Amino acid sequence: MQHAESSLFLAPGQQPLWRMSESSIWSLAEDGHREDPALSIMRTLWDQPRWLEAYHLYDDRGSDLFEKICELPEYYLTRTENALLERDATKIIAAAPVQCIVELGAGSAKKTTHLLAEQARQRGAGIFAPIDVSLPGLLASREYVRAQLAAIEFRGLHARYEDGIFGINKNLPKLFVFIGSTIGNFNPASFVRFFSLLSDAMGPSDFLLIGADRVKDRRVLESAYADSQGLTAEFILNVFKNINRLTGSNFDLDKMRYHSWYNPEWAQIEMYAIAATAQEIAFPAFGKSFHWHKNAKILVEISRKFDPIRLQEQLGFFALSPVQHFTDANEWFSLLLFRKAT
Ligand code: AVJ
Repeated sequence: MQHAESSLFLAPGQQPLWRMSESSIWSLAEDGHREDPALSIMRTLWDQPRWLEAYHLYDDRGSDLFEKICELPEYYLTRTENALLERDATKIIAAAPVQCIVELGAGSAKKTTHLLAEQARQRGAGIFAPIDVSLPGLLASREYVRAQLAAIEFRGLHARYEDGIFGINKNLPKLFVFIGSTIGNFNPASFVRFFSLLSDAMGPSDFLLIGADRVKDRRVLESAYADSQGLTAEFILNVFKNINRLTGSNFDLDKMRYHSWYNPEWAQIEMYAIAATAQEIAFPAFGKSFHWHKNAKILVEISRKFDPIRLQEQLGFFALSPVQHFTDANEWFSLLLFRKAT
């Protein structure tokens, strides 16, 4: 039974690659398909400027801190997007006649429940397939769906979304949900790679919903990433505890500080760790070290801000056609619905 269900859900050629590691949660059968996080860290820390892939921020502690950031008065993003989803879920689901809702980088998927409830109401059935590298979020959303949304079948993928996207059967009509301003984390190269890959994975009946934070007054933007409680600083610097764990390095949080600013030319918030004193950072597992000069910066995360019309036009070059655009009264945040152009 379980096997028959999964064979309709997973893409035919992909089935040998995945195994059910938890009830209704699949992961890659071989770790060999996954990138080594320690190597990813070395590759970008030796770049100029030194920088880090955003996914290293989301260890258990980081995911926890991010959940707290979402509640901050200065961090308008989560509550603005949630209000849009609540207000417009009916229209979004009506415009996207699908059987499966795939959420990329879902976390605990709280905001997505508005879409799932509408799917249940309008169609009486559906599959929810969240893809996430963090297991606790998948478990939480599985419990929620089982308890509250009887009409929805849960099929989690414990994977990076690049891997998860290709795991799912292309013939199943799907709505890909990429919300939470996660799109803001992409640098130009990863933006192009991600949307080429996603568009290739999309079938002719598939839709895509993107939640993007918008360009606005820089004071509003900057205070969202420099909160008075210091939670954002804690979240950003926590990545170095994770890096110490993954590589055996000796980053010392007492010898660095957090700094962020809005770069208007690149339309992005840049979040840095800055060396408070000169220090030697060693990576014993790799037999390497570097000198971290006083006041030298490591770019830990970027958060890009968008002009929604420009984004719609750009995604047209990835065979994605705009369907609908939803925004709030302040025009601070946009939900953009696309379909695969045929
Ligand atoms: C999870 C990428 C949407 O960019 O707003 C929040 C991450 N970093 N505060 C964002 C974040 C610091 C967040 N995203």
